[in-house]
Amino acid sequence: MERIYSSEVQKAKVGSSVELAGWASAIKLLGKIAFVRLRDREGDVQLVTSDKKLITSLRDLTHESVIQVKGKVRKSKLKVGGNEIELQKFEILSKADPNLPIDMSGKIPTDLSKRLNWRVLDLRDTKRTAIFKLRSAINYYIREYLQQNNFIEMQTPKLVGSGAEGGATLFSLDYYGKKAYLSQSQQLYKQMLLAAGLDKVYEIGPTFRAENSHTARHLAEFTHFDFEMAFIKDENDIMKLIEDLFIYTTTKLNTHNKKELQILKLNIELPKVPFPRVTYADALKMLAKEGIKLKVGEDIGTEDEKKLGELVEKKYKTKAYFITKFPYVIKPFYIMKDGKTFSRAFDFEYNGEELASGGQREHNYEKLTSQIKGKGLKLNDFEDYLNTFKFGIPAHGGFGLGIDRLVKNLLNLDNIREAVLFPRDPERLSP
Ligand code: AMO
Repeated sequence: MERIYSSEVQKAKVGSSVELAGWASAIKLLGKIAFVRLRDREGDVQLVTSDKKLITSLRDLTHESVIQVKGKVRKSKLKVGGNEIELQKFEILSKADPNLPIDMSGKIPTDLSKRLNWRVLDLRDTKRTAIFKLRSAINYYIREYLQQNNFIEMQTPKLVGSGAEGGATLFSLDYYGKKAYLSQSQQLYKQMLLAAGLDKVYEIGPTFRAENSHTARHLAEFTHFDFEMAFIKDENDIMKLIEDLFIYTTTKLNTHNKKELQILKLNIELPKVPFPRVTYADALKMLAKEGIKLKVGEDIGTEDEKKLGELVEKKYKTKAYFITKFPYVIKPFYIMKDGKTFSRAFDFEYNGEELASGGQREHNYEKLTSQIKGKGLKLNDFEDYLNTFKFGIPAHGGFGLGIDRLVKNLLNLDNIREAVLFPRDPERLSP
């Protein structure tokens, strides 16, 4: 007999025999009758027996033990209705220590740090499972969209000889006696692949940043969805693609992942297209009206960014928008300048949080060389990258989007750590 999931019991024929396996989430022995709740990945189901022998064997069962059962589907006599299983056979496959380190019933709340210490137990909660099913679906829809639109998925090195996003957040390591770093982004490689003629590329892979940030939106290791496209007119082509991709992904989620969204009590609103484009200069003006005075060239900090999100939502009735035309001084060397002060860089914002940044790149060899020097970086560190700009490279642009931040904001989670199976931050290297 094939094992079925608990959710399938509700669709199974009353009277049919089925086999299930999972974790014993609740056990109630009432003398002549016993109830066990079996939980698996898809939900849970009630097991019932009044068989003396089976009730005796259930005395050995501890909460969270792994069990395998066979039984008959029958209509539940409880008010909630639905189907339950009348036990015929019951086996403990793996007995759990009765001293569980966290409360698994959900009655006593456990703080996030302790939950992450016991992440494997924590993930058994259906609400957590729902987050990671949705995260898996989000990755799938992004790939589906890009494959359908003729993008090539790349896998670029994670052990690198120089940083792409500034020295402050580099993790260094010993590489056969030489200094190496963990990759901060796929930036240099994705651009090089356009010089190689691959035309439209993307990667969804790990990225490392030695950020000493203790915030709800920063991690030391995150999943970076990096994207780059050649033969663009300007950065607007990239923003248009983000809009399409965002609408595609959220529409697919709302259509195919209703069950998980319901578990999390979520309804993802589709933002209207086009998403507003708010120039950096206008963003500063909007903030100034609220008494937040920033000078051109200053970064919009986390709190101000949140405030800006509220102001934009009030004005344009949307959570999704772009900040465009950033000053070059706060953007990396590879961004194309727009006049003396500004650049062709943008951020994609959702819920008052930056989900992606991107823009058009400087593809002229001489200008790029001067921009690297201008940022105080050593040309030697970028030799291979720079060389690719000597032998023909089209105008191009792209973006980098944090998958973890996307999941956090789409699913309305308080902390980015909730969106990651085993998060890494300055305090956490295990489990
Ligand atoms: P940037 O450094 O802005 O740009 O990163 C792009 C996106 O990655 C996510 N992100 C993070 N997520 C969690 N923890 C962190 N420490 C962290 N740092 C960044 C954010 C951010 O918007 N090469 C450019 C992109 C490009 O121009 O194509 C880059 O890496 O969601």
